[in-house]
Amino acid sequence: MTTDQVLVTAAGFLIIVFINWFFWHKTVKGISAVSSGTRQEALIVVKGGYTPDTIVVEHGRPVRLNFRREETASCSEMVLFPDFNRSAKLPTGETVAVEFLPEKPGEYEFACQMGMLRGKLIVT
Ligand SMILES: [Cu+2]
Repeated sequence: MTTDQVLVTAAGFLIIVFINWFFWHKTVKGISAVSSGTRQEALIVVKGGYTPDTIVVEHGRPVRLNFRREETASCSEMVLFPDFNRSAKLPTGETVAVEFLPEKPGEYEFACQMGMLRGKLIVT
């Protein structure tokens, strides 16, 4: 290989590494819940999915997730948190709060009643 070929190969490799890193971080990070007093809060828009679909909270502090459903598709009319024994009906256009206390760090899923829409709660 000539020096040029080596450089081009190395540059291509670095770009791939960067792209993987970028998207990996983007998907893993999610958004952090905002503290309000002792509580951690986040707003999640429900429309063809959960936006954001990954929420990062700290363990040992109460969490309030405010779901706002902006569609009428029956698929998303409920949200379930099986690990926390919580579920809520989400009437279109209303903001519904789901509250619980995450005691242990880990990753917990939430989903619609059919499991088609999915989101993740990361407890640190
Ligand atoms: Cu569904």
